[in-house]
Amino acid sequence: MANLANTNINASVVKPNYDRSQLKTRTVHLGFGAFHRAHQALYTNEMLEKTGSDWGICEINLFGGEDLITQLREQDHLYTVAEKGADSTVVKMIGSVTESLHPNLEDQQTVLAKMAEEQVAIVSMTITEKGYCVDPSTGRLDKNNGLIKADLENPRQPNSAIGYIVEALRIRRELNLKPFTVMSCDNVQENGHVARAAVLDFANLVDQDLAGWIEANVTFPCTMVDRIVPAATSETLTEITELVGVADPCGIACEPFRQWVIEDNFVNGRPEWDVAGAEFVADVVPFEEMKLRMLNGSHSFLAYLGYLGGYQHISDTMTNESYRKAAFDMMTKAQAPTLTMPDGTDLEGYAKLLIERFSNPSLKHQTWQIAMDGSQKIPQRMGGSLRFHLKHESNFKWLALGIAGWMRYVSAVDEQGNKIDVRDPMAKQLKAIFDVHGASISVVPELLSIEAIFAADIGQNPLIIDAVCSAYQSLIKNGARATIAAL
Ligand code: NAI
Ligand code: CS2
Repeated sequence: MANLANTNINASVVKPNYDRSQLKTRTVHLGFGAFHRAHQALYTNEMLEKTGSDWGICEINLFGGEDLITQLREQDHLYTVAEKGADSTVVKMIGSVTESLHPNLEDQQTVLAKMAEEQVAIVSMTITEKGYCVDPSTGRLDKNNGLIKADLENPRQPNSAIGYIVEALRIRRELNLKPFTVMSCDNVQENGHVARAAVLDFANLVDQDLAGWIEANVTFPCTMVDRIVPAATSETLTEITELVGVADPCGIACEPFRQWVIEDNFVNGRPEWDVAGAEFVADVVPFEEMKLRMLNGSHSFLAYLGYLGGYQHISDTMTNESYRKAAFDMMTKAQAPTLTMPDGTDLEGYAKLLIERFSNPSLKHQTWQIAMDGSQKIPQRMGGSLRFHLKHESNFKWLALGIAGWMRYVSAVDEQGNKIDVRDPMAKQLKAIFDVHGASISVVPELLSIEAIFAADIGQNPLIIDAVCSAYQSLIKNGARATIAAL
């Protein structure tokens, strides 16, 4: 069948200009999802164009995505990215992927053997917040997580990403090989520190000697990653087929904007991603916090209140002036004051740029998609800011409404009485609470007492309970659109 690798494609597609046969698998990436395709693999592609180095990537999906891996192989690991601005689109063919694996297509041992190959220097990850198997409010390994429990019983045959990393490092140590750097590219606050804590907590439970070796030899740089990459839909793929001239089932569309700030802390070498626009810095944490609170915090706010208000996409919410103003205020009044940034950082300018990015009508970013996994997202997007406002006795009404919006959303019934398909690792626990309380106001303190989501200093604070209760009541009585308009 005609595909990207064996057919002439449209001349407008920007193709890799380097010799792909010279690439070696020096990075193993866990999580060949939408984001990685349009971010890290694309940065690597552009770095290869400029440097002629040999840093290729092996793509691995530990959960799901078998079809994607099979299709990628059929087209010689080439795929396309469509960067969609409000008025024009640029399509790039990505050549940085050298190979791919899946434990369900191969087996666990093949995946581990790849991670333990001598030339592999980095294991990177986009495995979603829940992939770290940590308690979201503490960032420490959740020993009661089903995957972790099974891996602790059988650490040589892991299933979780954390279990794979620890076992691969054990093999490398046994083979006297250098370790690899573990680089998280997920939207997790202090993602490197969380990855490190999860790996060390796990290793300490299986082999303390190994844990000591990891602690002394492995680095876990923090990264701030940014590019809006909605899940591909059949419309996206049809549009990509038209732009490319042949179907690309691995193609993905995203916004033109991209940003990557990386802590320069690699134990076994790294690509020169800076030639492709990434920034290497000594401390990423302030940038991560800025992005998580201002971009992701207002994204979650718009996702819950937008979905409840009947908006399918983020760009649709931006056509409503009161949503637009509420999102800007959330960024500048609720989140920006909580940040400590290097001199010269223009947070108001950043907020304006975010509103412009959210308004891009070419990106069909579903509110439902962003609303997913709220139990993992809310703590890092809103929890720290709430703590700041309590301490400074400042106004946090936007955060209270965001949390009330999440509560109304996870009730699983929308304002018209239709069912909401709630996807969340804690969905069962949330449903059990609504089964007892229904939509009544008593559900608010009950949800705020889930310590995995709301640490006690937040969830038990009377000011927070009051503010979330009154926002929740307004959502029940007046609906999301009127509540936002009255904010
Ligand atoms: P996706 O749904 O397309 O891909 C999810 C990936 O995570 C898949 O490769 C899947 O195999 C893997 N995965 C899921 N659960 C896992 C688990 N328990 N253990 C190991 N792997 C697991 O999602 P997408 O868009 O690629 O996003 C992934 C993550 O990337 C996000 O959660 C976020 O942290 C980060 N990110 C996403 C952005 C976006 O706009 N899509 C932008 C910035 C960061
Ligand atoms: C979004 C992010 O799905 C979500 O939770 O908030 O994926 C967001 O699109 C990215 O972080 C943008 O960089």
